[in-house]
Amino acid sequence: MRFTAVDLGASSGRVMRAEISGGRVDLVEAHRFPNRPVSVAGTLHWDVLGLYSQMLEGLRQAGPVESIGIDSWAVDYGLLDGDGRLIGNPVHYRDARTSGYTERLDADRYEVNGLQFLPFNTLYQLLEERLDRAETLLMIPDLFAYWLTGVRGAELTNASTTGLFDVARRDWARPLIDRLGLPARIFPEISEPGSVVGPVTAELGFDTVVTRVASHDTASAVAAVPARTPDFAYISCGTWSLVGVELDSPVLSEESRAANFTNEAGIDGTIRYLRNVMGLWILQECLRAWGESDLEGLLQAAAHAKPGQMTIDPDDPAFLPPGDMPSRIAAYCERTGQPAPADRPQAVRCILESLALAYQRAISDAARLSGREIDVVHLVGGGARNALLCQLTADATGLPVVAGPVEAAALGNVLVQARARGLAGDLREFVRRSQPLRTYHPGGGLV
Ligand code: ADP
Ligand code: LRH
Repeated sequence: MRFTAVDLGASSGRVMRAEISGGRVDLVEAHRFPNRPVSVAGTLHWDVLGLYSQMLEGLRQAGPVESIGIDSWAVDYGLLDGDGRLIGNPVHYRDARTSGYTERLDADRYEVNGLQFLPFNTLYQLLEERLDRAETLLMIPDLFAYWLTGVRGAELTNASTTGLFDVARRDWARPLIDRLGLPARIFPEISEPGSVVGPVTAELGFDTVVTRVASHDTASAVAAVPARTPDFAYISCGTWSLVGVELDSPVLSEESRAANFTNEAGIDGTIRYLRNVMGLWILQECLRAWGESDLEGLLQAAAHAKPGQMTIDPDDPAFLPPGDMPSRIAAYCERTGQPAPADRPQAVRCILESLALAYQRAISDAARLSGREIDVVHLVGGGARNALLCQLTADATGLPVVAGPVEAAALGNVLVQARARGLAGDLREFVRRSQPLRTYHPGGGLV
């Protein structure tokens, strides 16, 4: 069976072709393209049309497949008018329009949506919109699925990141939507991952269908975590680091709200109980500011830099918007009475050590608040290529860290499509059989 996964990450988009046979899933990258936000008249936008045309190019290169699935980042959306036309260009969640939302969610809201406070959650973005002409809200992957098929709808896992979703009932939180004064008409019916959206419109020239996968990239990535038992924590480690555990039901306690833990819907009735850690974004932005493209060389130098010199809180709001990250790190260090990093390797080491500490905090909080015992950490996504980060994480958590797969979201995407076409068995077993994994032990050191 052959499938295509479109996986749009905040750092790059990729179209992956997968072959599933003999109990294995083999992925080939058909096309990869940068995902660069565009600032227009003071507002930061996604280049959705550019992404769409790159996606079509990738689908052509991937060749004939049984089905296509699309996943991407959460929380952002496009608004359509009554004729199905996009009203304006979708805004990027890192735009400053929601930076004024600094309050924690009301307790009664958390009881319903189970969502951690993030200033860019869809609900805050919508409060900044004029919605009079809007007839339909489509989350980004649902928007692309609509452009491919002409069919509008909402997919469960991404809907659960809006803050307007009832996590216990797994449907839109209609009373909350009404209470916030948002128009109920714009929220389309929610479908489960695995349902067919429809055939790709004939004029596009692809003789295939689009299947709704776990369209939130983190949901797809967690579906492909190669865990053997339930006692695992995961770090979905790309631009963001999503750190937590997988549960059967949400944790909606006041303590959980205060610890800023989120309950996002996953496949098969699961809950991703996690905290957003700012992630490799800080490193990406440093590279951009430095004009540096040799990440691997820099990581090697950072591995030899003196440990434990300075620590930042990666979740400090100063690190959220795009910009001059090296200066912001220096300013943070000054503010907290620490020396600023003296050079690039030291700055990189500081970022990675700080991330590892934030992972340790999130994992121990997730275990405590959910009552889960954790005996292994699975680190998936592009960060699995970063041996120093993996080793620092094993050291900080005192747990073995199993790194890989790198393309977890694409794997989760295609496995859900394959299951919708009759593939039987434990999806995670397919990943374990097919993907190279590396284990880092606490105190193990880097070879
Ligand atoms: P996203 O899906 O958010 O775009 P990815 O999962 O693709 O993110 O991960 C991107 C991150 O992976 C980069 O920010 C970078 O830090 C890391 N990465 C990519 N390639 C390498 C590499 N060769 N060595 C170390 N880290 C890497
Ligand atoms: C990761 C991710 C994450 C969201 C953020 C907006 O790509 O989807 O799960 O919180 O982007």
